[in-house]
Amino acid sequence: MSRVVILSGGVGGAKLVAGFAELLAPEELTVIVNTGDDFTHWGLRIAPDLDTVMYTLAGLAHSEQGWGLEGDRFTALAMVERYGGPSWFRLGDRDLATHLVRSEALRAGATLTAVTARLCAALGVGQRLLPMCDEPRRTVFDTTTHGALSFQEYFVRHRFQPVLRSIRFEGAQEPTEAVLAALAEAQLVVFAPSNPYVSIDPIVTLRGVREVLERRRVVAVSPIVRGAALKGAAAKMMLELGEDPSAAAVARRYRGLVDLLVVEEGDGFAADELGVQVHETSTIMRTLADKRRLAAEVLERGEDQCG
Ligand code: FO1
Repeated sequence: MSRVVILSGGVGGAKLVAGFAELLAPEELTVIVNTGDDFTHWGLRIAPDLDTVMYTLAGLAHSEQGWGLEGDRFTALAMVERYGGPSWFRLGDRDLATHLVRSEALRAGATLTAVTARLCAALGVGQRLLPMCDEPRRTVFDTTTHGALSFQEYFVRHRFQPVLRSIRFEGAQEPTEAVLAALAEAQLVVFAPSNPYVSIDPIVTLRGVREVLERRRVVAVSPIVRGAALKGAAAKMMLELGEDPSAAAVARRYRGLVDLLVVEEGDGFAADELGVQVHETSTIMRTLADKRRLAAEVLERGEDQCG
């Protein structure tokens, strides 16, 4: 039974996960991680959001970037580049070991859930990290200038500049049994301040997830601060998909799923017609103390109404 189950994707999500890891015993925290960003590159299965959360909880994550390993070197990347191979996606030498071991385990028949547990155990990560699916479920961006792009081609190779027509998910529709069980048993479910379209939606649109969440206490943290995404492409995506990049728009997207939305001071809005409560606080997480404080506020607000 996990006290808190947090849905996370991207760098912003991992920050709040770090905050909860400061507050809770490892066995009290489960992270359900988006795998829509995953792709095969250099013949290896890359799972960026799983690695970002795992490295963060292991204390190994690159402190500024949030992704990749602190102090990693890129000698393999330089050699790939010398051979004329693709170097737009920067894979560090030690990061490569994760992709090699994961890819070999998957080829040998392990599930992504099992190999994630193995990697976490090896790095001393006590929290449970659950990929949303064991089979691939790709996020695909339909753009006006480059046609259909995978997440990493859109986000990294083209620096999320192509104009979006639509976003869709291809592949698996089923969450893992472990994901459904974790959600069903959670005392509190948290949507981390991740991109609603490409980190949270891939998880909540899986078969059966919405139904389970409707019976849970769910608190979300808005990733949009004063109309601009702190990290990544959320505000640009929202504009191109016809939504105003605001906390109210995030509340509309989460309608019926979320009981409380935690927003940045000053981003509050009249929420009664949306059936969601709004709590204003400082949501910008620069230091570990910021992350811990925000997690504590979410926990307190979450358990308040537990009743
Ligand atoms: N993001 C970038 O903007 N540039 C990169 O070269 C890059 C490499 C990379 C390598 C491994 C990894 O786990 C993540 C990496 N990311 C990179 C971040 C990645 O695009 C993630 O998908 C984002 O953090 C959003 O989830």
